[in-house]
Amino acid sequence: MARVLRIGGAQLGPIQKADSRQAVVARMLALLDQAKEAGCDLVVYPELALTTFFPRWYAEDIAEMDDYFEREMPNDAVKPLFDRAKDYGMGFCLGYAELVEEGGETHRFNTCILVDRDGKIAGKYRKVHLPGHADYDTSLRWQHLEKRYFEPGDLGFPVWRSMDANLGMCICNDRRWPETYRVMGLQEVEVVMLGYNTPVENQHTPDEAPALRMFHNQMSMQAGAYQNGTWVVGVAKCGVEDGHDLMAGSVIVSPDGEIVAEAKTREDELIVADCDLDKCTLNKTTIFNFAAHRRPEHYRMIIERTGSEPPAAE
Ligand code: CDT
Repeated sequence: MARVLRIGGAQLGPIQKADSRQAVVARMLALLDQAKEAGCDLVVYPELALTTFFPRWYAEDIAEMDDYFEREMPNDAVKPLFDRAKDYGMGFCLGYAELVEEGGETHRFNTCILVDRDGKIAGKYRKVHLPGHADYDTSLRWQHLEKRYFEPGDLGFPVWRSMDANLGMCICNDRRWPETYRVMGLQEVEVVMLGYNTPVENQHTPDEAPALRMFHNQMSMQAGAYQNGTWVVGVAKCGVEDGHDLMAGSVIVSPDGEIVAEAKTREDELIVADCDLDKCTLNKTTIFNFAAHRRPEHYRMIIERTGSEPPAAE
């Protein structure tokens, strides 16, 4: 019998600084209702889905940004989402800024969780590849201070057996790194869920066309899907957020690397695809049969070296 998960990608339009979590959750519930109507088993929401993308602003004292963080999950604002998804028997993946106090220390992560059909948190992932910078950069027209407000994730790239599938998560910039998918591929991941907040403009090369930016976005996910024989669900927060334009283009990518569903708008929008998990088998057992074809003895440099170095001079 085919193993099919009907997955919804719940793209969100912009969330302004002034928007309350309750207002955002109301929008997320509306998308959840659409997903129920469409018969979805699982819904994926974007990165930092509950607030504006606050790392675009600088605060001398990082604690000034703590209002953007969640200290418990679910909290009062998010509980309606947990409750309704459980009523519907649907799982979901949610990105948010996480603040934890441990051993008298405060830690902040860019996090997403997998909530199963019973409303239980089945998995947690903390963003590993944090883009941007830690200090105010006067050369930039806007800041990207993820390295200031978040620590790199400390949980690796786990894959969970949940909802009768092998499910993995990553967040935004992680999608551009082949290592992200390969570590999950080695755990036989069948669906990689991710959300993103990506500026339409690359301020380091303003000549880069938005179409090229979108190509890089989708190519990364398509390559990750194909090379690891997995579905990839990539969901944007998009549109003009507090004056900053974020790309849309949410997609569901098959294990062949083909886009099977794609958002048409730059607003709240649900995309849906039937993800046949058995479609992962062909790549996993033939061209990307890791056990048969990988040569890890030649890959040592990948874990021993971080930055690139040229070959020694003759
Ligand atoms: N949120 C996030 O990771 N965005 C990055 C763009 C960073 S530009 C400094 C991305 O890879 O889409």
